[in-house]
Amino acid sequence: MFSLRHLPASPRSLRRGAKACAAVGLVLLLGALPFTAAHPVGMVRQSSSGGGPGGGNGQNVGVNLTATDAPAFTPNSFTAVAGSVVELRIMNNGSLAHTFTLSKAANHRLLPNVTPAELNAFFNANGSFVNVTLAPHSLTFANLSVPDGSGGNSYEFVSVLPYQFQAGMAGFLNVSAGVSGPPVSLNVNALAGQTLWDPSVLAVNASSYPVAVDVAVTNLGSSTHTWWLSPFPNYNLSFANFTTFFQAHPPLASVNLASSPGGTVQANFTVAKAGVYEYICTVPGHFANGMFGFLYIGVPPPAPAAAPGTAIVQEGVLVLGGTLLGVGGALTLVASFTGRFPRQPGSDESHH
Ligand SMILES: [Cu+2]
Repeated sequence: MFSLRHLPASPRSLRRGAKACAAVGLVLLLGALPFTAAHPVGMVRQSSSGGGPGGGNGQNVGVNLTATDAPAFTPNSFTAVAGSVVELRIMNNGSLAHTFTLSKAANHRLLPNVTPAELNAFFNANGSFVNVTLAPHSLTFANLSVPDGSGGNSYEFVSVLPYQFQAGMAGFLNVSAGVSGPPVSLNVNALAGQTLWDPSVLAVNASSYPVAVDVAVTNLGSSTHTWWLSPFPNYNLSFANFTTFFQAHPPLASVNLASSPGGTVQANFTVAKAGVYEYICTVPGHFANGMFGFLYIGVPPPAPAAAPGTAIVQEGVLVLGGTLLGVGGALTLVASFTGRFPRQPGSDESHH
């Protein structure tokens, strides 16, 4: 396992970096430069506000959710491990009552136009893992026992009060199979005064799945951002319809960054299979302005690029030295295997 960090690099320079990988590999063979793992902020483990626990079977972990009068749940998805017990901490920030009602029907998405009576009939027939009323401006705790053998399933949670679900108050519990080993810790920063993630490439050298990943997401500036991770590997999100995409496919992780420089939130989740997973900021305009990146799980990442006129080799490259030796010539193969390189600014293509 390793973590990768490099200097801010534009997507265009990332592509150049891939092309330059053969040259970088040569430099690595010469093997001269020191590696320093520089982190701009300390990693402080905070309670999860999105994603889910990376713990193993039977481990007690907590998930924080917020109910609002939008009406909505934030985040609108979380991940838990099959066989685990999860303590849900649900804050109702609104002045309306809501419920948190988690369906027992695996992989069943309720139709948005059901009537309140039909919704009640559904839960009477299928049951719920959790069904609690969330009084206005109050914090509610509930224990969720995630069934054994439910790895890979998704379960919908809603507010069953009339017309709250129909107005969008719903989300998903995504269950992962049990993980072995501790989570992999990564860091990503929202840069100050820019709509960029640093780094825009994260990598986990996984060899068995599922793998637990804890990403500390830090806001270096004073604009609000979000960090959302696509649930699909090897899929390019689209500037035009990522909102629709995430409505249909709940994010693997989603956290909100407050407008407080230095604030860190933890996105904890498990990844079921190898691939390249895109992460974006969902604040309007930020994604299209370049606020996206790619998490490489068990897939060699492209070599970080040199900033024009500065260092030839950046720190992150060196930790990859062992795997990148000779990879320069093979990167085309990797590209075809993963189906993509990070897009250029302005391009907006999606493909499976
Ligand atoms: Cu943003």
